Amino acid sequence: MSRPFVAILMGSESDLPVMQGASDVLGILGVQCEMKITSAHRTPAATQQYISDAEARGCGVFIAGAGLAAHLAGAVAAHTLKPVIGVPIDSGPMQGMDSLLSTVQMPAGIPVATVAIGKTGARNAGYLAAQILALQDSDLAKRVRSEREQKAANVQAQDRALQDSRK
Ligand code: RP5
Repeated sequence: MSRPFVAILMGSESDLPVMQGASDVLGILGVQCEMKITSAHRTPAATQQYISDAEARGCGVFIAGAGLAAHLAGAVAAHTLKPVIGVPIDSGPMQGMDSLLSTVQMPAGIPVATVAIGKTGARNAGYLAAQILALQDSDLAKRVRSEREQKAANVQAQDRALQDSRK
């Protein structure tokens, strides 16, 4: 059987520069993903259809990013039992606080794992999706661990450079 993939949904093409971060991280970690522009408000029927289709094709985790009255992640969660990660996007005058509250304040029983607003959140959505899939994939777990170790080594190298510059 092929490995599960991650579906990355966004409400508008204007969300793509932020949501690209999730795809980039999954690429680094060797996790297959696909991206889809579909809106909870503008194309609700197509969104529902895409979720069923993605599940049938082996989607293991959904990531959904939207701005303003951001209901996309919640709408996805309403239609699937797969884990859903929500990315609030800072596309309006409230700098994403509107999207954060719209995404995170889900009623009990329909959870959305909500990450930070904007680009950092999108990247963390990628990491979190990979960690979820790594529960059933020991090779992926090794890649996630190795990427963290690399990040730790980078911080230590930065500190060594700082200490050297102050001698
Ligand atoms: C939301 O409205 C989208 O997710 C986007 O963040 C925001 C603005 O969309 P556009 O007007 O740029 O298409 O639904």
